[in-house]
Amino acid sequence: RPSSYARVHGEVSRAPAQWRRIDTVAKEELREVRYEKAVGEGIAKVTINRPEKRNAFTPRTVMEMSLCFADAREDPAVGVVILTGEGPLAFCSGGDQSVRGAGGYVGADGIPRLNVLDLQMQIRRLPKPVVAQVAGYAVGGGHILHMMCDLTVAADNAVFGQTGPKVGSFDAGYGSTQMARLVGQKRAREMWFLARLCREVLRNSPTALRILKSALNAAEDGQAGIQQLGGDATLLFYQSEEGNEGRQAYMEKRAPDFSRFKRLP
Ligand code: S0N
Repeated sequence: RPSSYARVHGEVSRAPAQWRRIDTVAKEELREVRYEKAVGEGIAKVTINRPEKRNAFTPRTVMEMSLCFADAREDPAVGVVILTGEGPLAFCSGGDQSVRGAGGYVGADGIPRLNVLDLQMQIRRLPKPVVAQVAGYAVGGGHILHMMCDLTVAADNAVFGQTGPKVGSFDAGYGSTQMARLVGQKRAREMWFLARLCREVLRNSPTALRILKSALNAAEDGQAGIQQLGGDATLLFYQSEEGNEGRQAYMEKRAPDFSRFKRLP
């Protein structure tokens, strides 16, 4: 006889899902991501498939993930999406540092991108629950992807953390502010700054620490926080060639020439 819970809510099958693999989405062959749908059930699964790199993402990985999430959004038969990484060692180790260039991660077209920021927004806006299934490392940009998901299921070996300031990067957007909302300001700052010992903080990139602190403040401090973050953006801009072109042109009494500066996507 079914339990009273089952009578009210219905039975939920615990049998393993049967997955059907989809190799091409929107005419794009999936090379760095595996995409599957459960036969007869409304579950789609997106698996980052670069286990040899602990599932670090390139611009192509992110583009493929984005196509899969768009497909899952559009398919009325899909009700839940799982995001996971191939193998037991890592969910995702963040941006692939071997293709990181000035201005972002560089793909086959040679253009630097930070397209993972668009993917974060896409997951956030997807009108269906997204579940992160984490085994092994979820670090850096990989940790941020799990934070963007609605739920996280963690295996016993799951390790969560940020590495940005160690490798000279930071995510001052959702990566900082969403984390502070999820785990609290103090814990978020500890995770980003690795501030158990002052000497550990000093090993990290000072600019990355500065922007992260601004970002964490900005989400809490309203206009005053934006003032601080804006000031830091100006500081960085003043250190760039593009930022200097306007001042230089004024000093030389000529029209500024910004034509050599790329409009990055
Ligand atoms: C994950 C770690 C802890 C695993 O350690 P383990 O198990 O000892 O394995 P390893 O031997 O270290 O790794 C196996 C092979 O995989 C390669 N590899 C691992 N992670 C990466 C990676 N992220 N990029 C490139 N390669 C990676 C290893 O090199 C090794 O290869 P072989 O066998 O050939 O030597 C450990 O691997 C680790 O700590 N990895 C690095 C983690 C990291 O620092 N990630 C980057 C952090 N930053 C971001 O993710 C930024 C994200 C982003 O896109 C962004 C977003 C918003 C604003 C800015 C940015 C931005 O990037 O600037």
